[in-house]
Amino acid sequence: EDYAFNLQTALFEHVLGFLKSNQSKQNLFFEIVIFVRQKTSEMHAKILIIGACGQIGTELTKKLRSQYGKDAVIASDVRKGSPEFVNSGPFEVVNALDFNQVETVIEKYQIEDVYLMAALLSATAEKNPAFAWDLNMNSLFHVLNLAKAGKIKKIFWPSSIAVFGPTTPKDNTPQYTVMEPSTVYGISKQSGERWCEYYHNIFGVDVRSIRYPGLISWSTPPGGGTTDYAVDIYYKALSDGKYECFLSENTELPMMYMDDAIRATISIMDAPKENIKIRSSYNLAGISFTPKEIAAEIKKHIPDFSISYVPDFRQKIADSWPSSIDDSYARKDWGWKHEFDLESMTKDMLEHLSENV
Ligand code: AKB
Repeated sequence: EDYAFNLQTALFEHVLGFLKSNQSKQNLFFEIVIFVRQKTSEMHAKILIIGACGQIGTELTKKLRSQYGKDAVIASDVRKGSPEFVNSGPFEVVNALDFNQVETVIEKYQIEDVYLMAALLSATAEKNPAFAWDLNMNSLFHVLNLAKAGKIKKIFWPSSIAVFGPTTPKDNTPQYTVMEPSTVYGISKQSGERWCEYYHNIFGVDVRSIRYPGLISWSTPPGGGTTDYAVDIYYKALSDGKYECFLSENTELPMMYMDDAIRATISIMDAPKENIKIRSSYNLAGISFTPKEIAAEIKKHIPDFSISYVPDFRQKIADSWPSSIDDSYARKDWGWKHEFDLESMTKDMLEHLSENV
C-alpha cells in the first residue's frame, strides 16, 4: 500500500507539472506511460524470498511488496502456496537444496537481496535429523557461495534462540555466552552462524542474521516449532474454547509478535553495512511469558476459555532454551526496539483470527 500510494502521489504531481507546461496535451498519455516505466525501473533492488510460504516468509513477502512494489519481490518455495498468495506477485517454484534452481532464479530476475527462510524447525527436525541438517545447512551454503561469486549482494539468514542449550544462562541470556545446543535445529543454527561469520570475514559476503525468539502470527497455522503452542492456543481458544498445551504451565520462553519480527528483519537488512558489527547473529527480544500467562491474557477476552497441560517431547527442548534474552547489541547497533507486549499481541491476534476462523 505504501509503495502504491507514493507512486500515485508522484504521478499526480508529475501530471500537474505537465499540464502547467506549454507541451502539447495530446502527449499526456505517452508522458504518463514513460513516467510510470521510469519510476518502476527505479524500484528497490530485486528481492528473492526462499521459503516464502512459511510462517515468516508469507508476512515478509507482503511487507516487502508494500514497501518496494509487488514486482520488486520474487516469492519462492519448494511447492506452490495458496492461489491467493501465488497470484499476489511474482512466484517461482524453487527447491532451496537445488543450487541450479536457486542460481537460475537469481539470474532470471537480476536478484540483489536474498532472504533465506526455508528450514525445518525444532520439533520437526527432531523427527527427521538428516533432512533437517541437509536443508538447514546446504540451502545456506548455496546462497553464501552465490554471494561469494558476486551473484547476490546481501543475504538475510534466520538464526534462533535454539542456538542456546541447557548450560546457557537462562535469564536475560547475553549475546556472547556458553552455547551447547541439544537439538538438531539448534546445532544447525549454531553451525550456520559460524559459517555466516566465516563467509563475511574471509570472502566479504554481506550476510545478516537474527536469533529469532518464538514467533506468533495469525496469518499461517503453527509450523512444527516448540514455541508454536503460543500460536495454536489462539486458534483453539476461538474454535474450541479450550487448549491442551504440550508444555508445562510455568515454561517461560522468549517470544515476539510477527509484526515486530518483520520490522526487525527489514531493519537489519536496510541498516548501513558499517552498523552491522555482529556477523554471526544478533540476539533479539520481545516478550517472555509462560503458557499460564498467555492463557490468563486470552481469558480476558474469552472468559470461558480453559487450558490443560500435557507435556510431551517438546518440554525437554523448551527446558534447554533461555527464559529471556538480552538484545542490547541489536538496540545499540541498528536501533532495534520491540513494540508489542502480551496484551496488545493477544488483542491483535484474536481480532484477526476472529475474522478468519
Ligand atoms: C521453534 O520453536 O522451533 C522456533 C524457534 C524458537 O526458532 N519457533
